[in-house]
Amino acid sequence: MPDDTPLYRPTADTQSGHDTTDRYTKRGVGGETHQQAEEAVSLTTAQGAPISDNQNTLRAGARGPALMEDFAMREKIFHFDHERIPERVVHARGYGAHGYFEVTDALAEITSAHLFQKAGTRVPAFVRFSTVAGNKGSADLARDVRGFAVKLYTEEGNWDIVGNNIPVFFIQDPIKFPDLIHSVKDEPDRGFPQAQSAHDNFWDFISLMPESMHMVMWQMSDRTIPRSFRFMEGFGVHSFRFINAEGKSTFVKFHWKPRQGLQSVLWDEAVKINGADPDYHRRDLWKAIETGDYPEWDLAVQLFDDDFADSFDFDILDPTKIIPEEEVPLRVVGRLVLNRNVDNFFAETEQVAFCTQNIVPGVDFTNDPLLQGRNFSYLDTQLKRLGGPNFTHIPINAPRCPMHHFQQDGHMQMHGPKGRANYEPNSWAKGGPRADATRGHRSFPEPIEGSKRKLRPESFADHYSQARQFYISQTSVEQAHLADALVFELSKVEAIAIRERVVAHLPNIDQDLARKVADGLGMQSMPPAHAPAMAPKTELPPSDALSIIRKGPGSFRGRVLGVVMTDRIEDTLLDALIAATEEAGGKVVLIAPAVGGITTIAGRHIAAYEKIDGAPSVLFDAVAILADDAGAAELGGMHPARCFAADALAHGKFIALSAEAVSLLNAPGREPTAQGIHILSGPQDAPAFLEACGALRCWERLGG
Ligand code: HDE
Repeated sequence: MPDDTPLYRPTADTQSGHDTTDRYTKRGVGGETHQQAEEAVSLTTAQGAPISDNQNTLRAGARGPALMEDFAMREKIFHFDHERIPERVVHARGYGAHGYFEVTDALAEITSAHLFQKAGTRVPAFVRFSTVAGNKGSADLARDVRGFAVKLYTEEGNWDIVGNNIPVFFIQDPIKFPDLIHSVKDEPDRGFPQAQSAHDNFWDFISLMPESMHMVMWQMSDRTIPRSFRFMEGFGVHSFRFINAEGKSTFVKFHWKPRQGLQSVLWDEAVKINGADPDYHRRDLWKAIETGDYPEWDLAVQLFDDDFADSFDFDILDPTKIIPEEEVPLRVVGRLVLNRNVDNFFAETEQVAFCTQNIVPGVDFTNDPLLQGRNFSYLDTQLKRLGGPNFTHIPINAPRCPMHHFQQDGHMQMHGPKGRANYEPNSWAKGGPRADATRGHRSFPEPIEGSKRKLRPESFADHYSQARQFYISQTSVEQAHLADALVFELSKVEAIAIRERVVAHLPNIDQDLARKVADGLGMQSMPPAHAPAMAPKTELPPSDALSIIRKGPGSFRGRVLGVVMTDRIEDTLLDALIAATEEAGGKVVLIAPAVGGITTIAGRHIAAYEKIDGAPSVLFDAVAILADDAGAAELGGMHPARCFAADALAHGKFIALSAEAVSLLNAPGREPTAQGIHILSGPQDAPAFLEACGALRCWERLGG
C-alpha cells in the first residue's frame, strides 16, 4: 500500500559554509585558527560503508516503527553506548601534553642509559598532570596532591617517571594504599564529599597513621593549591638506582624544577576559581601551549652512594622522607619542554598508561616497599582500564623504538606478526629476536638476606622530625596558611575525637602550630600529645628549598593580567599596559561590561575576551581597572565589578587603576592607597606596575 504521509526530511546545516571560528583563536590571543576548512569527505560507518542519511532512522512507513536493520543507526548507538571506559581509581582527573626531553649534562659515568650518554640527546615526552582524589569531572582547584607523570619515549624503550608534585607520600607500605584512598574518596554510605580531604573518614585514617604526618604538612601547605601545572615542581619520590656500564650502582632521586618558578593560589581563591572556571588548570596549560608559551622544567638529580645512604639520619628507602637539597645538592641534567597539545583528549590523555616498572637499561629500582607495590599495581590497573593486555598498541603507549617479542593474540591485537616462530628457543632460519646480554636490562645484583616476615623496619620509625623541618622552613605567611588549612579541614570533621586525635600529633611537630590549630578549632584544652614511636629530632635545620614563596620567579613571565575596561578610556593607557605586559612575557585578558567590547575615547572599538561576570579577579595574577568617571560609576553599579575589585584587594593582587577608577576601591574596608596599588597617571607608569607584578602578590598588604 502506498505510504502517502507528507514527508519532512530534516537535514543538517553542517555543510552550509558558515565560518565558525574558534572562540579563543578568534580573539587573536595567538595561534592560528586551527580548524582549517577540510575537504568534504563522505560519512561512512566504521566498516567503511558510505552513509546516505545521518538525520533519520530507517522506518517502516513515515510514522511507523524504526527498523533494526538500519545498520548505520545501530552501529552508531552501539559505539556511543560503549564510549566510556573505567576512570582511573586514583588520579582520574588529569590533563596531558606532548613535548620533548633534552639531556643537558651527560651522565655516562653514572648510568648506561642510552639517553644520558651525551648532552643534546632529545627524546619525545608525554606528561599527564592530575589530582588524586576527585573523579574525572571534578574541579581543578581541589586541595589535593598533583600527579606529575612523565613518559619518555627513549631509544631503549619507554621510561615512565610517575611522580607527584610533593616529594613524599602518606604511607610506607603498599598494603595501606587501598585504605588511604578509600578514606580520602567520598564516603561509601553517602557518596560525598567528592574531591576533598575535608571529612571524617580521611582524618580518622590519618589520625591513626603517624607515618603520614610529614606528607600532611605538605598537603596542608599551598603546594596542594597550585596556580597552574606550569608552576609546580615534580618529584619521583622514591630512591631509584642508576647503573653504569661497569655495573656500579648510584642511588638517585628525581626532581622536576619549573623554569617558570613556583606559585600557588590562596585558599579563598581556590574555592572561587572552582566555581568560576573548574577547568582552570587544564585551560591554563592548553592556552600556554597553544600560544607558544611552552612550559619547561629542569630535570635535576640527587646522586648518592651507599656511604651516604648508611650515614643518612633516615632510611633512603622510606618514601615519607626527603633528602634535603642542602645535604645532597641537585645536579641539573636535562630539560623537559611541553610544546604540543593533544589532538584528542580521550585517545591520548585518557588512554595513556603509565607504569612504574617501565624503566630502561641503566635505571633500576630500590627496595622502597611502596615502589615495589606500585610495580605490581600499575600494570594490573591498565588491564582493567584499557580492557586487555595489548594497551601498548595504543599509539600514545607504543614505544617509538623497534620492539620484537613473541607475545601474541589477546583483545584488540593490532600487530600482525609474520612467520612461524612464536616461541624461543627455536631452530627456524628466521627465528625471531633473542635476549641481548650486552644491551639488555640488568638488575643490580644486590645481595638479599633475611627471614620472610611481615614487619616495618626500625629505620622507618621517625614520623615527626621531617614534618617539623618542613614546617619551620616555611615563611610566616606560609605557616599561617598551613595552620588555616588544618583548621578548615578539621572544622569539617564532625567527630570531636577525630579532631582531637589529629591535633594530638601536632605538638610532636611544633608547639606553636599545635596551639594555633587548637585555638582555631575553639578547643577548650589541648589534647595530650601522641606518644611518638621514636623521639623527634628537633635539630634538623630549616631548608629554603621547601618554601614556595622563597622560590618565586621574580618576573611576570607566563602570568596573566586581567584588564577591566569601559567606554571612553584613554587609548594610550590601554596600549601601554598591553605593551608592558607583553614585554614582561605575560598576557592580557580584556574584560568589559559586555563581551562585545568598548569604544575608546579616540573612537576605536576594542573587543573584550570576557564579560565581567565571567572573569572574576581570582582568575588573574594581577589586575587593572581602566575607566573614566562615568565608566567607574557604571562598574560601581555592577556587583561582579565590585567583587572583582574587592577580591583583588583582599587577595593581595597588584592592582593598577586609572585615576577615575580609584572610586571603585573607595568603600569601607577598601583602601586605595594601600601597598601594591598603582594609580596610573599616564602610559609612562605602566612599566613600573609590571615590574612590581613580578613579585606576584603583595604579601605586605596581607600582613606577611
Ligand atoms: Fe599511584 N596509582 N599508586 N602513586 N599514581 C595510579 O595507575 C598506586 C603512588 C601516581 O596520569 C594508578 O594508571 C599504588 C605514589 C600518578 O595516568 C594505580 C600506590 C605516587 C598516577 C596506582 C601508589 C603515585 C598514579 C591508577 C602505593 C607518587 C597517575 C591509574 C603503593 C610517586 C598516572 C593508573 C596517570 C596512578 C597505584 C602510590 C603517583 C591504581 C598501589 C607514591 C602520578 O595503579
